[in-house]
Amino acid sequence: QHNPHWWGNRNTIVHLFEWKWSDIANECENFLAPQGYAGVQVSPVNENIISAGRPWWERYQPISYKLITRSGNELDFASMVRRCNDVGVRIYVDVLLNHMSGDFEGTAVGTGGSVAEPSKKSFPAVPYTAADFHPSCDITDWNDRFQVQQCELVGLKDLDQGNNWVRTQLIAFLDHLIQLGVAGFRVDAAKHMAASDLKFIYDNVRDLNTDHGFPNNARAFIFQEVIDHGHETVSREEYNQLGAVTEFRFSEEIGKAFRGHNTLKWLQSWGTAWGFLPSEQALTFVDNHDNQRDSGEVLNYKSPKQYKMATAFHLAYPYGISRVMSSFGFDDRDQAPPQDASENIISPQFDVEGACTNGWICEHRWRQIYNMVGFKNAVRGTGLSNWWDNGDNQVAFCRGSKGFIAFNNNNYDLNETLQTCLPAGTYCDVISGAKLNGACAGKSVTVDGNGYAHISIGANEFDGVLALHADAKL
Ligand code: LM2
Ligand code: CA
Repeated sequence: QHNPHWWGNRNTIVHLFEWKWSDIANECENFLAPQGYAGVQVSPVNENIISAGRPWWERYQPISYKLITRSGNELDFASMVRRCNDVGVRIYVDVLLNHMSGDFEGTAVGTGGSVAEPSKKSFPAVPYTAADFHPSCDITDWNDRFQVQQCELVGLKDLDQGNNWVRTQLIAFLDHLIQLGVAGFRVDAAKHMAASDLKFIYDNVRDLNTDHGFPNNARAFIFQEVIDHGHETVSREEYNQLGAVTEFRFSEEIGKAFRGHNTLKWLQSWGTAWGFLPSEQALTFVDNHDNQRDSGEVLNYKSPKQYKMATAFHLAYPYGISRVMSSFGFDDRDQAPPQDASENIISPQFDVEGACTNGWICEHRWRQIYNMVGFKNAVRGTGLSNWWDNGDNQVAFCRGSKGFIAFNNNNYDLNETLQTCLPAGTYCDVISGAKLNGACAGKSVTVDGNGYAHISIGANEFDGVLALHADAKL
């Protein structure tokens, strides 16, 4: 279940974190399909407990499998999936199979009105009773398999996926989503479930819905959240045969490199030589909704120049199943998504240039990022060649005869005549501008009959990248 079922030449997923279904449907039609995005990872779709202040993480505390959250109800969801599939954009759902909610003072109420008594492990809206959960215990030793898989992750009531009733509920939930046309799932906290139990569940979900354009016998794409920094007792190797796995080492290493804590020339061997999973098993990202909130090497939207460079490298280098993060702005970890006085999530608004304005960051609408999604589509199927570096933090490479990219992360200018591998002509740099009605709004680069061109990226330029591709020829 490694095939993402992308449409056409598209190959990048965007995580529209906390977006409403109706807004995602509009975004598929107005922006994602025209810009060549392949799919959307959506926030959890099933009912969650309501937590005071509405932190984003309340959605990781399920109370039932009814499709009703602050993002919308089942009708909204079904309509979104239909509209996105109609324009060739796939939907992947973040699914919580490991647990239900954590303890709650008194009776918990869900976003769909369901009630539960989490401390008694009573979730009548499913229904689940205490018999459906592992006995309570805390995870104190992250190298103890029993604790990691059968105790409670941050106190969340831990479902027993070996139990028949639980399996039946989980499979029915996934089947329901497939019936509505989704292409696959992000499996939350996969490491906290036995791989054998997950295999049983994945094996027993139905084929994708042919009414939504999927071929016969197509299996759901699965990408599993397994945080494995190496030397873990429960490792990514237990899960990568079942589906793709989130490659956290990619996120940490790319952040480190573009923060200037590793030299870019070393990126020549980027990929499995760095200890990453095989490309087709690795779900890759610069940051995700969790690690963008942690301090450390991981980059996020708050360091825009470095973030855009890392994202350009992510999308230009032929490695991994790429996911772009699209955030809302936050000052503290628990902050709620943009919402009104009645705690309804508000829709993103856009300025004349298409950037989001009202609390949503929308990295996926940054020109430097969506144009690299276009780059990745344009060079699809080509290999990497003609790596060049200055022995330090200036690097460049070609993608077949379809694309060329250069980076300058030194504090002095890059000024070089480099092989671009492109046919002779004038190309528009898609980072500093874009080709619009036959004209180039940014830097124009002239490639000679031997593929050479003069490339310049000043140390103080707004962006430290220059990218050319076949579809941006003037
Ligand atoms: C994940 N991947 O495996 C998600 O990516 C991550 O965002 C989830 O944690 C986690 N697993 C569980 O689904 C988030 C958040 C936690 C939050 C939980 C549950 O990072 O902080 O925990 O969701 O909402 C919160 C409180 C925590 C409390 C817990 C239970 O922060 O202090 O623990 O709820 O009440 C007593
Ligand atoms: Ca578990």
